[in-house]
Amino acid sequence: MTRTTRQWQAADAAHHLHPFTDFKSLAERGSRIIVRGDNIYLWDSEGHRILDGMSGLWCVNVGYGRKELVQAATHQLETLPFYNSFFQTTTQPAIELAELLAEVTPPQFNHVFFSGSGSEGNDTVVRLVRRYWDLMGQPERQIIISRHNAYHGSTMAGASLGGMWGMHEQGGLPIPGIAHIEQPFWFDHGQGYTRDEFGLMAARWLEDKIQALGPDKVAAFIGEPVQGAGGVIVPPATYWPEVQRICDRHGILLVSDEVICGFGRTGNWFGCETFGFRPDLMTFAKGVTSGYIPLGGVMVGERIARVMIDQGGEFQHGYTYSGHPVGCAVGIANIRLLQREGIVERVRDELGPHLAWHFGELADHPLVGEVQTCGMMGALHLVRDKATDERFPSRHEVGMVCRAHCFANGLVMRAVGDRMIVAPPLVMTIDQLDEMGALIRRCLDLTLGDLQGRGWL
Ligand code: PXG
Repeated sequence: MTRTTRQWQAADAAHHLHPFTDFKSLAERGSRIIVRGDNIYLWDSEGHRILDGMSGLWCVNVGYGRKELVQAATHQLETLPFYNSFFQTTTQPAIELAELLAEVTPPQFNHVFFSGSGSEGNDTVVRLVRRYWDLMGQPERQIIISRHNAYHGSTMAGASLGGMWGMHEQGGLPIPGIAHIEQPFWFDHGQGYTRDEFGLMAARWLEDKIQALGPDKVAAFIGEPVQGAGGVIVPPATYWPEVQRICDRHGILLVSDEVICGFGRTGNWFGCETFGFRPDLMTFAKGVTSGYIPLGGVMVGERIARVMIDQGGEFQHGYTYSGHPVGCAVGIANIRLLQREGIVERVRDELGPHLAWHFGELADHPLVGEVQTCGMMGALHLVRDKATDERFPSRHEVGMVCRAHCFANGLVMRAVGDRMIVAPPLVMTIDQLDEMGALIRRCLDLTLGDLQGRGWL
């Protein structure tokens, strides 16, 4: 390395606008520069080793430094770095990945439309859903219902589908024809009910919304099986089956955004399998290549594919990088790796239950009000008073205090408000999970002492 950390930070501040960042305050503080990754660990430019409890950004599921993925990319770059899938051409990796995706996804999926990211995938969802209803002779079915605190990306359509009000405020969103209902977040909205009762209640908010809008105006419902960016909100077991029944009753399309949940994160190949529902469309990205290279797409179920193929004519939509051969080559290698090493089954049978055990132990910590896990993702909700679940005032930014202790102690853990979340690589050993559990407890203890010192408890 030819530059010091300070020099890298100065160049970064001078020229680089980071996503979801207050540019001025970051420039004052300086970015952390990550220089290397191996297995589940990262190293920064100061030489600190950090356990990556977030798999990069919910994506490096097979860990860093997997030679198979590097070789697949290198081979494809040397053979054919790019060709498009427009104008009646395509490439071998795009065909082979499409075939493989049809194999690993639920049986209703035999076709894929590729994009470059999850956000683009959800733009494609909006186009597909509306095109489908046009072709069905019901063009008045325009509205897509989503949920508060959902995350579906950052493009105009993705951010509109998402339920992050801060994003809507910047740029006049949502676009027309998007509606939102409350999220199935028991800890905030369901206390006083059992989780199962609350799951049914939350699903029936969808029924209420459909009735309010008019069932013949509603095109689709979209949701993440488990809300990721919203704070690892795991819905009650009763929620998704009831959502499925409601969509079926009104003929409404069901869309599962699997950008985070897909490819093993929840202990099955896809989150819809873990929660027992049968989507018509499924958005994916991130874990399809374990984040080694950008790739996304939408699985298109038979119900929609048949209409689009048999009666659709030209679908006027697509991206330069739809089916990018290098992305697809890495996707193939990544899925083969997941299959060969039985990674999804290991999450279901071994790693997920062990993470759940660790989080169960952490539930007795004085700062922890609620604990939730699903497969290899988990959340700890920090509260001021454990007995009453009283929250901290938001101005204290307790999550950020905890996150700073995590970083200082060599652990990446994300804070969503006062909810601390992890989504570690799916290839951890039990020892590494124990190491992470011990680190989390230490950081919670340090946070507790810190908050006492500030007089916030
Ligand atoms: N859908 C879901 C469910 C996501 O989690 C996207 C769509 C958009 O994917 P792209 O590839 O366009 O980013 C995502 C992305 C966070 C965080 O803070 C989460 C995401 C992205 C950035 C930050 O947890 N998820």
